[in-house]
Amino acid sequence: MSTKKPATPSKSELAGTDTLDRGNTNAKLQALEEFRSDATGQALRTNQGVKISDNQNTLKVGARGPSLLEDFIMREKITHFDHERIPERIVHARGTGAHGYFQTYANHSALSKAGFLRNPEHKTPVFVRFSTVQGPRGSGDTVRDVRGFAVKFFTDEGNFDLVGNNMPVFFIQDAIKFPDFVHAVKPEPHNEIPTGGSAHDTFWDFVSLQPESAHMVIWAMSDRAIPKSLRAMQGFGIHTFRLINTEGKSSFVKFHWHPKVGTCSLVWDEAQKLAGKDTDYHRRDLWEAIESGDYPEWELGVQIVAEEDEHKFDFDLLDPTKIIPEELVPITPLGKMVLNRNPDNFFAEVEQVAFCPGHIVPGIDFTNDPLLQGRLFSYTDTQISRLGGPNFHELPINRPVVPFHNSQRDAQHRTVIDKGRAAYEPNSIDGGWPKETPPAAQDGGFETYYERVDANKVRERSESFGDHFSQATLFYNSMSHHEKEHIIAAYSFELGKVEREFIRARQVNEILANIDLDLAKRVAQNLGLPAPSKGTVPPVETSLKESPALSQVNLLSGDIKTRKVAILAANGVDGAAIAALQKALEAEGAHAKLLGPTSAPVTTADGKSLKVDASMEGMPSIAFDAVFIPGGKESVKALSGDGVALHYVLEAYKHLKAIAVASDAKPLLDLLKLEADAGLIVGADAKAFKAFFAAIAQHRVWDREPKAKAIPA
Ligand code: HDE
Repeated sequence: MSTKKPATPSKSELAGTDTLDRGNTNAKLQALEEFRSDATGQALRTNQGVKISDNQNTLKVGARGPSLLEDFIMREKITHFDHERIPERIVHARGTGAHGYFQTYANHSALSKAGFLRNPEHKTPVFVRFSTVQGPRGSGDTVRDVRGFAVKFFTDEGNFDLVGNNMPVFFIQDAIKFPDFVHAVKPEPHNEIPTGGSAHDTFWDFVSLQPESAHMVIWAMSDRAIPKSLRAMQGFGIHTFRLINTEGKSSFVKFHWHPKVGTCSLVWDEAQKLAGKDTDYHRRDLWEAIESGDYPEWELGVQIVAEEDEHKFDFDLLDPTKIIPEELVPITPLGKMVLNRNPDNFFAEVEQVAFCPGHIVPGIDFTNDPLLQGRLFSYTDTQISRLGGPNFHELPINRPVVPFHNSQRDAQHRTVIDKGRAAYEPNSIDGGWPKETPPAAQDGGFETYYERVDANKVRERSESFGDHFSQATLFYNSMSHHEKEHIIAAYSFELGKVEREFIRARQVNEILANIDLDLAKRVAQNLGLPAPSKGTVPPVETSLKESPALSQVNLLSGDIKTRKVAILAANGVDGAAIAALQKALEAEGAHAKLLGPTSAPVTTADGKSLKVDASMEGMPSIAFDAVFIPGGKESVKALSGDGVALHYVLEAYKHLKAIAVASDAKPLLDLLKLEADAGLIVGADAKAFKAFFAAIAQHRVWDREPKAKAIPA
């Protein structure tokens, strides 16, 4: 049988197959819009299009008689309802998403021929889904966990999915270990506890036996695992990818997302309280930011390593448990991503979106990272059971914005009605269509990078993947004092929940002692274990001792844009001070909410009625970045006798937040025995506001932390 390929189509033949106006984002968005359903002004009908006259009553034999099987309206409605749920994602089940666009800063064709990285005028639509990993769909947002950061770029050349996390490394080096890791971190099989966290025996059993997880686990024990908001998280592609330029030249890259509002975290007590008081805290924050026009923005950048420099590092670029420190390879900015539209329907968009690291476009390619290679298979496979068949790419949220034709046919939930008789290729019946597109410098068909691989088939881990601790040490050494303290506290908390003492001891002696002896000793002390005096493996000498780019202290935005301030008021409050702060905050792009003892309006000292946004109980201090207490004798007196208000201020103080108190409200501070510090400012004039805003921009008053610990939670 001949294997000769049919003649490749000419450019003009191919142009005729592309019915969308290339480069016109609106046309593409419109293509997606066709699937949105708006019932305004429409009649209620069955799924077969029959108008319904009564949606209140089942068909019965008499008003008090039995129901009739013939009631196709009731049966259709309930049958559909009975099947409303689909399996949740095995991991990353809890998440939320938003639409937006990506815009390249310049033409990067010297780096990649990908079309979406070439035209700075063009906005490529994106859909992003953020998630936690461990918990089920209904679990809390603020648990200690890794966050998924998955972006689907609807490019002119097909979909590109960058399916990353908010931490730049992973727990394992080889895909074959993933089911083991996930089974270990998921709630324990006998009682399904704990929901949303890793503080339990099976997780620590696995990671203490699996030293390659040491680097990722220290990230998970750091503040990165309790992000302040989804808007304040970095994102990473983790694996090394390839970018292929117009001349076919490949460079290795690591993808980075940097949030414009800076990278910062909750404090642990706050995270735990939020998980109970507002399970949807992160989801709500993202939603509200977009609704209010504070569009979250990230810069996409890459660390670029020339092909010939692949082996110049003291770690392997293919090892997903390693970063390339930014001090060795700085980040080259490529473009920005802005999220500016909330979904219309959570299920149809956030739940049905199906990411896959294997969705790439010409100009991007994989490397042989064994974790990435396994992922390329897993994601499509999981969608088949999660979304009920292989046609999930036809769901509106997953459809590329360019037309797509091939010889794939049928299967469950097929929505396309394929015309033509020839579902095979080559064919002469349908004129040979659809046809291949030859690779080209630009706008060509996909071509895999021409990489030579010449080796025996083996089940082996490369020796170059063997150093499991030096980058965990680098991470720990790069932390500020308070970040180190938080890491020690997190290990102590989590291991303190582990019932089996031999697991606690193994983690301390065989993992932590190899990262940093002081860290191991402090955790051992907190667990009542003997402190190790040395590690179990000889330390590996590396060129870099610290990487300042890893500390969140160096990742703040420097401004207070989109930060939220709670203003506490009762009857008799100084209305002018409230107005002054609100004005000053708006000028900085920050926001205030007025909170009263109840949801009823408060009356100012000069007799005006002020509508409050919520009661203090309704919007606790944990939902804010800072607190302001205006003056007004009566108001201060009322707040001083109100336990909720006093707790509000104490809690904000304990969570190291900026607090400003008008001079005549100072007695309230005295009552709580709180002393002014760099973030606790007395005064309500322009100078005081300046100091207040500077403290908010610092995110927390870290120097206060030792003192705040003595205050009851
Ligand atoms: Fe995933 N991962 N993963 N993962 N992952 C899934 O795909 C898997 C890994 C990540 O918002 C699943 O659609 C394997 C690394 C995100 O929909 C599943 C391995 C990174 C999301 C799956 C990994 C991720 C997933 C579950 C090891 C960071 C959520 C549902 C080889 C770079 C995407 C689904 C969303 C989801 C498999 C490791 C990130 C089961 C086998 C490393 C952000 O296919």
